[in-house]
Amino acid sequence: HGRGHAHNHAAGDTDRPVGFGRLQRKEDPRFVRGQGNYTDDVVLPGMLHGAILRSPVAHARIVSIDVSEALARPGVRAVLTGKDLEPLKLAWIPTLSYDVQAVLATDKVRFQGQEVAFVIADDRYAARDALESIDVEYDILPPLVDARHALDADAPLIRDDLEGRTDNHIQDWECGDKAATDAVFAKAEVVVTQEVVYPRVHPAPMETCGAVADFNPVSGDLTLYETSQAPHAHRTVIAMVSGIPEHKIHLISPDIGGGFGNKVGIYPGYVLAIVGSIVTGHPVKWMEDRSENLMSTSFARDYIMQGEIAATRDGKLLGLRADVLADHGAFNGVAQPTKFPAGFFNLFPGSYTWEAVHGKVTSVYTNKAPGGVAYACSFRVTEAVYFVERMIDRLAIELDMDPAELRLKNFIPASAFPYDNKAGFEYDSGEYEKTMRHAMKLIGYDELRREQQEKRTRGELMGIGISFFTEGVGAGPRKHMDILGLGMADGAELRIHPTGKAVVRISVQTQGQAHETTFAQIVAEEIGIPPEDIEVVHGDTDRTPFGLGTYGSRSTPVSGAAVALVTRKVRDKARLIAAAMLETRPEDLEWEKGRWFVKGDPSAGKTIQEIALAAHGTMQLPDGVDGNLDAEVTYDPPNLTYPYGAYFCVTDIDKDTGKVTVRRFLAVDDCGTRINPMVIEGQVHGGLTDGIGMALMEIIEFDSDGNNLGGSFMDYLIPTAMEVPDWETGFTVTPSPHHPIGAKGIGESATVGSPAAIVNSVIDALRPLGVTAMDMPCTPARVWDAMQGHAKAP
Ligand code: PCD
Repeated sequence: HGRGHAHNHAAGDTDRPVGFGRLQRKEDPRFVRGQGNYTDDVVLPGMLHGAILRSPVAHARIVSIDVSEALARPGVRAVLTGKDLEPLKLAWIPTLSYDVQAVLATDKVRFQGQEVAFVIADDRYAARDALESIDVEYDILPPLVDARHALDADAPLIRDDLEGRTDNHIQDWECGDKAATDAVFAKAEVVVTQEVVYPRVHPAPMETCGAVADFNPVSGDLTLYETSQAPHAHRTVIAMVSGIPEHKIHLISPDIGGGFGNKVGIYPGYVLAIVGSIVTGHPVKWMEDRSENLMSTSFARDYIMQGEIAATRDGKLLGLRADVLADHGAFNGVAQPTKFPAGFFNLFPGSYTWEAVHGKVTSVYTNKAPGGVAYACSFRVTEAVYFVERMIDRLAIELDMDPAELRLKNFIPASAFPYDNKAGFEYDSGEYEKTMRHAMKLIGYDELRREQQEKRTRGELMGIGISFFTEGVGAGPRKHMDILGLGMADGAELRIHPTGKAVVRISVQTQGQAHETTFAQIVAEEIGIPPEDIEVVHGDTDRTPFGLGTYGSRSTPVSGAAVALVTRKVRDKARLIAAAMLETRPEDLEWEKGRWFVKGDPSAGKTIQEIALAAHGTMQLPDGVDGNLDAEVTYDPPNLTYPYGAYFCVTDIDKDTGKVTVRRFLAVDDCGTRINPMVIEGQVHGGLTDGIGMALMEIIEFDSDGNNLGGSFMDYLIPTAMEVPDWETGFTVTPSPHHPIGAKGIGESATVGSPAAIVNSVIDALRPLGVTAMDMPCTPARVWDAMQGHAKAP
């Protein structure tokens, strides 16, 4: 696939590596045979099924709920309302942003699709059918749909449940230096202003969210199967909220059919399954359907960004301002580290040097589903990257300068790392110019510009779009970061069995990205045991160490580091045992992958398998060495890792229909040391497909009554093989200086980096028609409007 794999045969890029390389995914045999084990595959004896009644309206007072008819239906075991949850103190639960969210509405409904009642029945159908027999009387209130009017004096008050609240304002947040930025703008030769909207979208993973709860009233144990990207964090939060002691909760995340941030939060359905099991004395399963997933579980983005950029006439960047209005929906359930209410929007200065920058974000409530989840995004870095990359192109138009040249002129130079980005983050490493020039060569940039010139003389619409992004992934150092008071570290445990086979237990949760393969490769690289002899255990709180889970591309930066370090700890212990076996001193031994040997005498050595057997054997072990080859660590990262990339997109636009075709897309990524190039390419291909979706098709919109217009895949369009080109990929390698193996994350890079390249390409194609800006998604209708001079964007 793809035309640009010029580097597939680079060093270490072999098919059967003992360590890093293109190892086939261990998990694929069960996935491609349909033998995965997902939450909905879990069937327990006596299991009942739950279904949620949801609000048909966006804003209304609940006058009454009558469940009597539903309760009388055959097969129905119980019907829960908010009133039933109040005495259990479970009608409301805390959100990840220190707000509260209704599990079942008691006073009002605040968005269309909000949870109102929960039916538990013998089977799925009986539960669903009974929803229609519940009689709810709503007293309709005016909805607040447009975030731009959330702070108007006459805006309806959404959160009257919060004491003392008189408006819809959530929070103001700032970064950078306002005074210095004002000064830079005052003296600038060129100032360009542009509104950039990142619309509401949804992660829409293949598997929707769900849970099976099994509470044992005799032992007091709760076993919970859940679609969770963070099993340990979920268990801790569930213990805090439910009052069930943490050691009595066993949380299992079986196979996950895609997460993309959608499975980070704790949804009312999970809580309802637990309460349902306690109330009925049976296991209870709750699985949402596609529309419920799109309408009520966490949305992403919804940032309205006012940008201003200051520069010299010859294209030296001086200052950047971002003033953002963030729509958080009805409950502030945004998922991010506590001290970062605008996530990692601090990355909005991008990959460039500025004299000064200033960013400001104001968040508000609206009558929409809560969330603000980091969909393939390290906490708002996606919005930040899209913003700065659109602004740079807008300036290039103003200066009539080539956008590649403008970027090259202003990159942070390789010599400047570690680099303080003036908005609070320190980038660890980068060689931006090298990566950019490599990409320009791979795509044939000059040739493309010539082709475009020629096409323009014939009136054809061809665009070339660029995005050069820097992410910050691997949250995060506990001195800066926590979620609900939990530091963002991850544990790892490694056990080498007497026969030399290994088990590594990790706290992060694969959702399809191949941890069972790549984490075995990290152990293999460090200790020389073949990856097929290493079992990766995850997704089960009883069998793994504590840690904060998988999102924000943090698994490799944090848990991957833990796995490398725990393996080195075992290797160090093996050295002591090998020295005793060889009757020499540990200092006299040297390591080569898989064995310790005597310096200067390579034939005198012991393999790691021999050492493992000896560790468990009858040999007298050195003082202080206990009889196993096991270790554990908890890793607290000193900094984030900062992957980056240069993306190029070539589009053709049909003049008669406004339809955009992505003809070519090149992604050159730098994620530091590469563990499995094949997995990385898969991650990039997936992320680029996400990017096409958001740039060209996907949006969750609402009508003026607050009806969700994207509640099914008929309306919320996601890309298929038909809309994507043959992806072209390339890479450079700039290791992270602080990560034990030099790796940075890659999982979200392409989703973060690609939308700006695509939209910049569309705008570039429409330049001859005078278009300078356009908002996503660039649907045929919007492109057509822009061609007629009616682009929605100002
Ligand atoms: N790697 C390698 N090398 C390097 C890096 C990395 O090899 N240097 C690889 C690893 O190992 C893994 C992957 O790759 O396997 C990825 O990684 P990362 O970057 O670390 O990441 P993680 O953490 O693991 O993951 C996460 C991500 C995210 S975040 C998202 S969205 C998405 C991605 O991941 N999701 C998903 N991808 C994916 N894939 C799939 N298949 N599925 C899914 O679901 Mo968020 O925040 O949640 O929103």
